[in-house]
Amino acid sequence: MSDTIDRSADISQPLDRLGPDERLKYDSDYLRGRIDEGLLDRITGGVRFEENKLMKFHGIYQQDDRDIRDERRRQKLEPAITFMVRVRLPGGVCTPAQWLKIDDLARAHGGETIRLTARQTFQFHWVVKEEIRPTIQGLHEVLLDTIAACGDDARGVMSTANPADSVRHAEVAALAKTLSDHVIPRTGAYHEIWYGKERVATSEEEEPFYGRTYLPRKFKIGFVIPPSNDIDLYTQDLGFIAIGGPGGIEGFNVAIGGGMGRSDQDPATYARLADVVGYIPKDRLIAAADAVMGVQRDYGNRAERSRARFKYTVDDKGLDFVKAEIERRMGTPFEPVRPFALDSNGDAIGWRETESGCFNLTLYVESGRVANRPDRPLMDGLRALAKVHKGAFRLTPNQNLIVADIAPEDRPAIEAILAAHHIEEGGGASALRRNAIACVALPTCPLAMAEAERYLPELATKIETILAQNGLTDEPITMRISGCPNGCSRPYVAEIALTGRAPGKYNLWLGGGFHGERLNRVVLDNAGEAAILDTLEQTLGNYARERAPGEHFGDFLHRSGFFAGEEAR
Ligand code: SRM
Ligand code: SF4
Repeated sequence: MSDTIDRSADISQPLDRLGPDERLKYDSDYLRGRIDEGLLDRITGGVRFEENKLMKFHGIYQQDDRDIRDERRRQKLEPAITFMVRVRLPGGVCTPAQWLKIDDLARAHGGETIRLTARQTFQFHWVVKEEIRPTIQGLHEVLLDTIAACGDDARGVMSTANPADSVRHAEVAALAKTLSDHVIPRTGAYHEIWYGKERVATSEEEEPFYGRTYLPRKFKIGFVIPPSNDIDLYTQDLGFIAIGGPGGIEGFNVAIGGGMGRSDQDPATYARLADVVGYIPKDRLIAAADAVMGVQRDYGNRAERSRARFKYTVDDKGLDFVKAEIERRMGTPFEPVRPFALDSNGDAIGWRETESGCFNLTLYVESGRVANRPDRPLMDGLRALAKVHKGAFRLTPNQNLIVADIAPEDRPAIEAILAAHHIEEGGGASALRRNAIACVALPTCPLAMAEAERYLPELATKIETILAQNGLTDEPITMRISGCPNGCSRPYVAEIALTGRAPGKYNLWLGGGFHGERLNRVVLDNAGEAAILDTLEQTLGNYARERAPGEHFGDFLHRSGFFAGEEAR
C-alpha cells in the first residue's frame, strides 16, 4: 500500500487494555493461527473458537444447521456443523466460466444451492470441513478467491449494477476490482493454508498497511453511479459517488461513516448514514481509500468491539477531525462536493438495450437464492445459460442477477433457455417483491433470532393483498427483512423493514427514504405478524387515499405527520 500512510497513531496501546479480538489477531501470525491443524482434526466437524474467528478473514464461517440443533442436543450429538464460504467478487461481476465453476462447486460441496448476497457476491452454504479446501482450490482455477470476504479488513467492494449503463458500469466495476485488490490483506497465510504454498521467508513487513492487528472491525466500500442508489451508498463505511461527463468518470464525491449494524440491547449502537465530505479527482482514489482506512485503523475503538465500526470513530472523534485527518494523510484537501442526484434504488427487471446495441437482462431471484425448484429449475437454467452466454454476469446489490452484454443475435437462444426452464424475467414478482431484500437468517446464520429469507415469500403475499385492496400493486416500495438487528438486508434505510427479535417476533420500522437517503424509525417493538399487518393496513390505506402524485410511501409517512411528535432518531 501507499507509502504516504502515516502510521504514527497506530496501535501502540498495551494489548491487555484492548478487546480480546485484538490479542487474537496480534498472536495469529498474520491470520495463520492453527487453522491448518483445525482442518485436519477429525474428532469434530468444526474448528476451535480462535480458528473460527481467524477463518472469517479467509471468507469462511463456521455454522450449524439450526433446524436440527435441538434434536442433535437431545441425542447428545455435536451440532450439525458446516461452513459458509463467501467469494470475493468486486463489483459483482463474473464470467460465464466462473459461473459454471461456482455451479459445479455448489453441486459438489454446497448443498446444491448458490446464494447471491446483498453485497453482490456468491455464498456457498453447507460445506463440510474436509471440502473447504477443494472448494477454495476450485475457485482458484477460475481466478476467484475468498480473501477478506469478512474479518477486520476491507471486504467486498460494491459497484452499481445498473443495466441501462454499460460504459460507466465497466469503468467503475474495473475500479472496484482495482481497489479491492489493493485493500485485501497481504499475508501469505491464505496461499499457504488453502493452496498449499510454502511459506516464503522475507525481510519485508508482511502487512505493510494493516500491521498485526488489522482494522478494529469490518470495513465496507462501495461505488455508486447516479442516479441509481442500488448499493445503498449511505450505508457504506466508505462510498464513492461517480461524477463524470461525456468523456467518462472524472472523479468521485466521497461519503464516509455509514453503517447499519446495531443491537437492541445496546443503545450506544445505532444505524448511521454516511456524510458526503468532498470530491476527489479519479487519480486520487487509492490515496483517498488508504487515508480513510488509515484513520479508522489508527483511531477506531479497539477496546469495545461493539463500538469499533468506522461510523462510531466518525462520531466519537467528530466529522471535522476525521475529515481533516483524511486530508492530511491524502496530502491534499477535498474539493467541494460536486452536484449529484440519486433517485432510485431497486433493480430494473427485464431487458434493456445498452449504448453498444447489446442487451442486458435483469432476472429477479427471490432473496438471491439460486436452487432448483420443481416448478422453476433456476439453477439448471442458469447453468445452461452460462454454457452459451458470451457476455458477463452481474450480481446486483438487491440479490438479483443481470445477464449482461447479450448480442442481439444471441437473444433468441437465451430466451429459449429461460423458457425451457420456466424462468420468467420477473419471476412473477410484484413491485413489492422486486424491491425486497431478505437476509439469509435461519437455518444457517448463527445470529438469527427470527426467519428472514424463508419468511419473505409468505409475508410478501400477505402485504400484496393489502396493496391490492388499496390499488397499490404496482407501487414500488422498499421492504427489507433481517433475522436480527445486525441488518444484513440494510433494513434501516427501507420504507418498510422487519428486524428479528425472537421466533415470529420482529421490530417494525417505517419511513425510510425510497432511494436510501433517510433512516426509518421503529414503530412496533417485538411484534407478531398480526400487529405488523394491522399497522401496514392502516398506513398503506392512508397512503393510497392521501398521497401526492409520485410520492413514495416513506416520504408520505413523514409529510402526513405519522411521526409527528417523535424526536428524530
Ligand atoms: Fe451480514 C454478520 C450474512 C450483508 C451486517 N452477516 C453476518 C453473518 C456472517 C453471521 C455471522 O457473523 O456469523 C451472516 C451469515 C449468514 C449466512 O448463513 O449466510 C451474514 N451479511 C450476510 C449476507 C449474506 C446477507 C444476505 O442475505 O445477503 C450479506 C453478505 C454480504 C457480502 O457479500 O459480503 C450480508 N451484513 C450485510 C450488510 C449489508 C451490506 O453490507 O451492504 C450489513 C449491514 C451493513 C453494515 O455492515 O453496517 C451486514 N452482518 C452484519 C453484522 C453487523 C455489523 C455491525 O456493524 O454491527 C454482522 C454481525 C457482526 O459483524 O458481528 C453480520
Ligand atoms: Fe444473520 Fe442477522 Fe445478518 Fe440476518 S441480519 S444474516 S440473521 S446476522
